[in-house]
Amino acid sequence: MRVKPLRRLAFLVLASAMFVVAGCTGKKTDDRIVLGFSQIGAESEWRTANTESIKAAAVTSNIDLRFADAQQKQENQIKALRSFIAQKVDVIAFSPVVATGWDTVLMEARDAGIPVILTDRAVTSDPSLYAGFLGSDFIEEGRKAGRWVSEQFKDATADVNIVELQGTVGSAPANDRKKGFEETIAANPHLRIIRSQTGDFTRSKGKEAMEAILKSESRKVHVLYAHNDDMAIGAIQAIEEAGLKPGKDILIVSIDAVKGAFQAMIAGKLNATIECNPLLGPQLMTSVAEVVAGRPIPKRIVVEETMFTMETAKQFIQSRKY
Ligand code: GYE
Repeated sequence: MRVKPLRRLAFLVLASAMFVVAGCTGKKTDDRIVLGFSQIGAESEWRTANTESIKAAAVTSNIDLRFADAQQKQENQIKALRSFIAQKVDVIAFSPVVATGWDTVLMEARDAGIPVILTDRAVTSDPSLYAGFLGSDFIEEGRKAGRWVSEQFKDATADVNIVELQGTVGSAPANDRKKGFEETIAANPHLRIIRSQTGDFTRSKGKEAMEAILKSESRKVHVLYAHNDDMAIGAIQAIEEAGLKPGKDILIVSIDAVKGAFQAMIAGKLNATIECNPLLGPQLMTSVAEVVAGRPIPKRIVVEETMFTMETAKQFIQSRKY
C-alpha cells in the first residue's frame, strides 16, 4: 500500500518525537535490565580499571548501563542518582566518594522502589537503605600495610618516622586504611606517624603533598605509607627531586597493586603493594540480576585479596589484569 506523502510526514514526525522523548527521559526501549551506575571519577589507575570492568561486564551480561562520572564530587553523584530515579531505572549502583550524607537520596530511591547496590566503598547509612555492598575490606588492607612495616622494623631500637598520604578525606578507604594501619603499628612504640596529609588518591596531589612534607620536615623520613599506588608514584617523583632514593632512603608501601606499582617495584622504587581488586564488574552484574529477580543478595560481599613485594614483582607483572 502506498502511504500518502502527508501521512508519511506525520508518521515520521511522530516517530522521531517518540524517539526524542525516549532518549531524553531515558525510558526503556527494550526489555533489558537498566542499570544506572554513578562512578566517582577517574582519579587513579584503580578507578580506570574499575570503570572498564563495569562497562565490559554490562555488555557481556546484556545489561543496559547508564554510566555517570561524578568527577570526584558528591553533589554530582547525588544529582546522578536523582536522575536515575527520574528515569525509573531497574537498579542503581554507585561507588560513594565519601561515606556520609547519603540518607536522603537513598530514601528517595527506596520510596521509588528502586534497589541500590553499593560497590567498592561503604556508606554510614542504615543497611536497610541498600540491597548489598560489594567491595574490599579496607581495614584489612591497612593492617597488611602495617604488618609489612612492623616486620621491616621489628628490631628497631630507635624511632621510625612514618609519613602517611591519605586518600580522599571522608572516604571509606581513607578512613579504614588509616585505622587498620594505626591499629597494627601500635604494637611497636618505635613506629610513629610523624606527618599525615591527604593526596586525594591522585598522583599530582600525592606528589604535591610529599614535596611539601619533605621541604618542611626536619626529621628523617624512614617510611612512606600511601593509601593508594597513584599517590605513592607521585610521591616517588617528589622524593627523587629532593635528591633521595625512593625504596632505599625511604621505604614505601602502598595499596591497590596496579600495573604502575609493579613497574615501580621492578625499578626498585616501591617496596610493597597491597592488593585491592577493582574488577568488580562481573560480580556486580550477577547481583543486579539477582535483585531484579526479587532474590536477596548478601549485605556484604568481600573481595579476596593478597599482597606483593619488590622481590616477587617480576614474577607476577605479566599475569596482572590491571
Ligand atoms: O584504592 C584508589 C581509588 O575506593 C578502593 O579509590 C577504591 C580506591 C582505590 O581512587 O586508588
